[in-house]
Amino acid sequence: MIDKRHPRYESLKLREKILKAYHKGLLADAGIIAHGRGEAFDYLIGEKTRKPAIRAIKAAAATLLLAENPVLSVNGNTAALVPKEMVELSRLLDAKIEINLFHRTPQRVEIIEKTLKEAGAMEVLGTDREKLKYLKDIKSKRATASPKGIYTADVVLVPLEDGDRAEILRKADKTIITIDLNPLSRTSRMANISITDNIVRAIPLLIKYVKKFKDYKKDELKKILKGFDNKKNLEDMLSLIDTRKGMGMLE
Ligand code: PTJ
Repeated sequence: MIDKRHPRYESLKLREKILKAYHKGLLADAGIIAHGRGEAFDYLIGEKTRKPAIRAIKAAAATLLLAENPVLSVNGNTAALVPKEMVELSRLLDAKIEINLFHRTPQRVEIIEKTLKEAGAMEVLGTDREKLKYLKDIKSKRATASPKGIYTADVVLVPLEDGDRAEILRKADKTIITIDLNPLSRTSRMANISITDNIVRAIPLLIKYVKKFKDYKKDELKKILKGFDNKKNLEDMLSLIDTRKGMGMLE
């Protein structure tokens, strides 16, 4: 039992969740390491959703609402931390949920599908029962793409990715939204919209803005997007970390 007064209470609760998911077989071994990297960046941004992240979340909400075939890609860490929230988001957007794993095994696909269904998902794409397609130029098991999902999607949300898929999906003319605490990662740099925030804070906020913008006209949604510049937004995030360091807040 973690004491609620512990200064790192939220962070320790997340560790507990990650370890539980690991013991259930949902998480890849590397998922624990990836979580640790995320923790380090979360520490640097002060474990709060910062202004650039809010701007990216608004742009992401508008983009997803404008999409014809939006897909939410789910890996082990995402399923471990925010399964119910991903299902709620998919319902609000009428978006598909697709399992896509870097360390893909039939067992993990099965456990993640079960977790998402228990969280309320009616349909989960990307399982081994489907006749999956494979994105060329991706050498890892992450190449899988459901014909109804990522393969034909116009907008794909790819949280906590490991690199080259964002680039290849962009080359295939898809709009890519990522959630990644590391503003320097290749995925953050390659995506059209990068939300530099912890997924446990970002997805509930994304849900909030999707609800807020749901009845906006297309023109209004496009206006939200027009003012968004991903490169500048990532620079703002790095400046924020630098300022916190300058103010002695990281000591
Ligand atoms: O489930 P699989 O098999 O698809 O594997 C998933 C992992 C995450 C292991 C795989 O994609 C991987 O190795 O990813 P990387 O290269 O470690 O990148 C993950 C990124 O997510 C890193 O930049 C982390 O900083 C970031 N990250 C980790 N935890 C969080 C996070 N970003 C937002 N919220 C988090 N909670």
